[in-house]
Amino acid sequence: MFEKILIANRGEIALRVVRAAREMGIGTVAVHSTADADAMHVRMADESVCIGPPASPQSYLSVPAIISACEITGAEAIHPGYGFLSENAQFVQIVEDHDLTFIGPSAEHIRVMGDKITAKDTMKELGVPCVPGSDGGVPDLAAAQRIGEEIGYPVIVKATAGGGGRGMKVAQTAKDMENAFGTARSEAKAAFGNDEVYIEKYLTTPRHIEIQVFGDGKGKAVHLGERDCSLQRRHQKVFEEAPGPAISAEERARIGKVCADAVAKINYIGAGTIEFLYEKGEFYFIEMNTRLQVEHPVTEGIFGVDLVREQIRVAAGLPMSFAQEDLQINGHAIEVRINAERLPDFAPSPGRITQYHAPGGLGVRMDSALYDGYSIPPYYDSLIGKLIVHGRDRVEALARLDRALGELIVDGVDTTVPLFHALLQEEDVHTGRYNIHWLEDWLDKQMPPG
Ligand code: MV4
Repeated sequence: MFEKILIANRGEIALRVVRAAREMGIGTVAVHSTADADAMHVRMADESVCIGPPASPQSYLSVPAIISACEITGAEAIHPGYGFLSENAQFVQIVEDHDLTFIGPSAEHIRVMGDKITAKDTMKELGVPCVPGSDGGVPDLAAAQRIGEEIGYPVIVKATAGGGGRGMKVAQTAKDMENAFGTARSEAKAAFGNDEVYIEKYLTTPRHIEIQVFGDGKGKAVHLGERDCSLQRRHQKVFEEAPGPAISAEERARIGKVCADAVAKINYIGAGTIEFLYEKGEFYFIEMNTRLQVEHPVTEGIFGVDLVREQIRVAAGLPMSFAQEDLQINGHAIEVRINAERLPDFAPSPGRITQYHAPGGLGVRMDSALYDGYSIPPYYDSLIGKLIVHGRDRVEALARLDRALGELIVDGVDTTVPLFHALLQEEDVHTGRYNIHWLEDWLDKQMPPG
């Protein structure tokens, strides 16, 4: 096992990794920008290294700074958290070239899944059900129109280099294709420097269901069920839960096995998430994320496992500490993302926290790097905490969420907490009857745009 690891991240996820490492008896090195000298992840780690100025490209994304921090401190491995360098294949290659261990998948798996066409080809080949669509990239408008006729409108044009909702255009009818194809291409070129696009049947009212997988890199893999992350705004998740209220035990076992077998076959190592759209009882693969996700705690809650601990174990060459048959779902978990944002427009609200009190009690977990007097810097993501509740069932989890939100105090900045109080008044939230459009439709009704 490693004696010391470096955490190439900040905020709550850096703290999350420090906590797992400490329980394993592993030393921790935090890195931070000058804007984060007083951050909690720096205080909680055993050692810290300042890696640059506030702007991420010169600090949290600076590969030379992070590699140097390992060399200075003698850290043997790097946990990337999520975001920043977590899905950067080139970074992984450089880490390995310096005889350091990347706590995550191989550069090759990151590369394959980062390109949405090779990801889909790979998954299709492995028997994972995909959205019907073009066979790879679509070279020109004539080909796009041919595919549109073939699969039937509506269709969606997506950037091969995209993901997470960037560079997508829907064509409702054949008439829309010229514009959708052209716009998707030029936006892809501008955003990713790659104008390749592909086409899929557009699913109108799906849920976002993602399967958590975990591999040992030696041909063994398990699944840890699904998370329903349909409640999103502008491709930012705000409320996530496990198990999914629309998914039966039989469906979970079936799609879970397909996913676990797929990643076992490619010798995938560590945590991964296979994203699906789910409509009318069918799963359609869209993307795979080769990292630990923000919402991993809901899965930890219902399975009672520590996914970061497992990531570190397999990166060190140890076996996973559980097999598929050890994994049983217990109850229901919900996470809400507390962002420093002002409603109704979700504008960033950085500033000084004058008072902070985290909720507690049975079934309540608050993952946050906040403290009294902390100043939220304006340079980074607005996520300041994740409140995760666990109950014996969904009804209990929702009641506990309401109770815990009532205990939470975050003064000095605006937060998304009022949104969750409002959502808990909604019948559709209590019945679990929602899809990927529900939240934006609801927000429009609360405060009509314009
Ligand atoms: C789709 C889709 C409908 N049909 N693909 C958005 C983010 C990216 N990961 C995939 N996305 C979508 N792909 C087909 N064939 C609708 C979306 C989509 C969406 C997906 C998940 C969660 C929220 C969403 C909001 C709008 C659109």
